[in-house]
Amino acid sequence: MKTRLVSGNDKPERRLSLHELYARDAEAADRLLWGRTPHPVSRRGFLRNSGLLAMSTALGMSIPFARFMPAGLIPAAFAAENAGDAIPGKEGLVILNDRPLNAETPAHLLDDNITPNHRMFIRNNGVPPENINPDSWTLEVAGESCVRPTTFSIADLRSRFEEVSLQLQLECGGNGRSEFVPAASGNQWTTGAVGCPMFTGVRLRDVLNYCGVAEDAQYVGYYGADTHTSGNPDLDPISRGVPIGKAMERESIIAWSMNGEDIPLQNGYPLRLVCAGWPASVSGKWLNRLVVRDRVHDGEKMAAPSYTVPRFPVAPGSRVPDSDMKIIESMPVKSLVTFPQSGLSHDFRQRLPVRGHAWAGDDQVSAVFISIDFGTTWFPTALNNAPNRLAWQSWQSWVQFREPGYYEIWARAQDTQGRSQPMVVPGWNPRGYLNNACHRVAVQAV
Ligand SMILES: Nc1nc2c(c(=O)[nH]1)N[C@H]1C(S)=C(S)[C@@H](COP(=O)(O)O)O[C@H]1N2
Ligand SMILES: [Mo]
Repeated sequence: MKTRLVSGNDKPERRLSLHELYARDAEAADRLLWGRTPHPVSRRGFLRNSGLLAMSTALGMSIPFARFMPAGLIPAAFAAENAGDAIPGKEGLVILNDRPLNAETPAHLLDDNITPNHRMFIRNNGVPPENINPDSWTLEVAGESCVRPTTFSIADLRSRFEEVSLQLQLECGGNGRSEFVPAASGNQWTTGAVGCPMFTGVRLRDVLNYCGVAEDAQYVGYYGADTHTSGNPDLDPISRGVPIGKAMERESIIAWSMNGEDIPLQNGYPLRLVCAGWPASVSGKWLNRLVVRDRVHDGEKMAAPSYTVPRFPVAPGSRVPDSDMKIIESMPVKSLVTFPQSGLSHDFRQRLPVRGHAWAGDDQVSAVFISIDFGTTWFPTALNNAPNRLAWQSWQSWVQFREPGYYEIWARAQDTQGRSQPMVVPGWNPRGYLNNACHRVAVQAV
């Protein structure tokens, strides 16, 4: 959120983000910004004439469904439209950090059913390797629960095991972090740390079975060729993994190609692990070593607070002891509106197509709904099946506005177990993981 406001009570140098301002006291923020006061009976916020005028002026248009706007709602039109330097081969991505490199994809650039290489987000914990020669690259499979430790070249993998191509959805566990209040440290991802390219490689389980998995195997951990940002060669930037059950799934693969091309350098060239539906941190890039463990893997960023959430709900801002944190496994149900782009100006007499994708970790999405009246009325969309398990599902619909003005399109997905995306930011947690709140885009009907 780049929009920054100075609150009346603060010293001039202390600037609050919109999210912080609203989190402190939503009603005060509404009054400060729009002169809006909550309705004494319905407790829904409503805009008095002066407040409606203020918000409408800020937006540059009227708000036909203003009566349904929840108190404390920050209009989607004010969400930051970050622009910045371009990463070669990744034009249009928004850089959140340049050391290590982290960049997200604006929602409207994720409109393709299969995410193209140049639109796949980048999340690096360390410094990628340089001068890679794929012909001499090796993958070592070892660990205390590996029966026959073996080292493979990429050519070995290609010749010994069946090749599979699958469309697989990767989402960073911290996607959506920017909406948590108080702010959680880490990359302030908005919605763009997700993508669903087509990967080609071999099944992890075929490779593991070839090397022999001992009875006591519990976890498979990865190591990559990237280096720690400190330059210390003894430190790993990240070394995570998955329980043996997840590793043995048909869709867990060791990939050398993304969309029929080499994997882009920043996404793990020349070899990466892909275990979709879990935080993408389990999908090791620049993969050169796998370890079959007789315990939960203890590599870098396996332990709390990394990639863990409290076992029970905690108050925002709480300190949670590591022993009360559990490792994140399957990611929650979520969706994106990839058309229209937020901020579109549209002739209100024409129907407006609306579309996007939805995913649900290890589970499937059963329905996606959209609303144009701030979540008062929801319409089902046409939802497609996934091309294969652990790929996202595309959905499409259309909306018809009755009059000109400011609208928001909200999308809400539900999984086959009846779990829905929340309309508000879900359970605060110390590191800001798993925000699957509904995506909202602003439309100006003219
Ligand atoms: N070796 C290595 N693997 C890694 C990482 C890393 O920094 N180094 N980042 C992880 C994290 S946190 C995420 S979200 C995904 C990001 O994959 P991408 O950059 O291809 O989108 O890779 C994971 N695998
Ligand atoms: Mo991540």
